[in-house]
Amino acid sequence: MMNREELIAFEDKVAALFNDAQIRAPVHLYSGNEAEMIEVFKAIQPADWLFCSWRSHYQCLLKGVPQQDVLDEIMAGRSISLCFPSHRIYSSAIVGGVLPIAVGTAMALKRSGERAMVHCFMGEMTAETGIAHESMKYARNHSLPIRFIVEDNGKSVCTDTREAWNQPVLSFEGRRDSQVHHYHYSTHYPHAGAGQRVQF
Ligand SMILES: Cc1ncc(C[n+]2csc(CCOP(=O)(O)OP(=O)(O)O)c2C)c(N)n1
Repeated sequence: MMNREELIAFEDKVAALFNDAQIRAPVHLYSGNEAEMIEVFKAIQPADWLFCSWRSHYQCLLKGVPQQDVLDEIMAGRSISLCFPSHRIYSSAIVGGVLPIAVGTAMALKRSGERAMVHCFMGEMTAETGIAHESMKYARNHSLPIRFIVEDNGKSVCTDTREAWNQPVLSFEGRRDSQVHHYHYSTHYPHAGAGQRVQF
């Protein structure tokens, strides 16, 4: 599994390529959550399914997609919705878009008896939406083999999530919950891009 330094170096490389106008499509970078991600991945097996958002470089790398394959997709403009079916990774840039698909996959796993799990990643604003609450309720009540991971950087693009909902403690924050894992991180990258305005 890639370590913290290798993950950071990968995102820094993508940032440099983006700022150099070599990637002609949006990129959403991670930083500051490497230790949390490595911890989360200790429970993830090769047969498990991952569902991600627009921000998914670390998940692809930690699931074992070769670095060059991830970079090739990013260079081809597909960072925003990275999919590697042979690695059981599916992403969508639609807020909440993957959640019902993740729940359906978990239901299929349960029905087939296959011993695999679904791990569904989302930001904290996504976790406050109706579709997230419904997906979690359905998964919980039907005991589906799925875990939701809420990655809280405090922001929805530029909006403060807690201010938006007038809710100092978010819905899944600070709970002991086997089905929903919530963690905080603070990133030094903006929501999208790598800090420089890029013009083609
Ligand atoms: C249906 C839909 N509405 C709006 C957007 C625009 N949008 C992209 S990311 C985002 C914020 C999501 O914030 P959060 O869930 O906290 O994730 P983060 O990017 O911070 O990881 C929004 C509103 C979108 N992609 N899809």
